[in-house]
Amino acid sequence: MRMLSALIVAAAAALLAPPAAAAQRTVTLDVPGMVCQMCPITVRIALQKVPGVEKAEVSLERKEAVVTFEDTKTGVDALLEATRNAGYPSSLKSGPATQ
Ligand SMILES: [Cu+2]
Repeated sequence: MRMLSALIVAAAAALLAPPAAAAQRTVTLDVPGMVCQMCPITVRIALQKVPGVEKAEVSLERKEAVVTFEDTKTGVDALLEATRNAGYPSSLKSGPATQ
């Protein structure tokens, strides 16, 4: 009987696990071209315009952007393109991390 209840617990845990699809991902982008206080604002607005981006935090000091997005709606390439189109070419620093 102990074996059976262990199986039930395992099955319940599997049912409670979130689906693999529609994962939120957070990546950090290197944005070396930012030089003044306006730069991170421009980069942040450009990133937030990308459909699927949930959060964009841009640091002038660290010259990086931390972006959280829905990975079924957008991807790293779209983020890199958005900053490049805004005048700030960027590259992937870390990630993709799932959270
Ligand atoms: Cu600037």
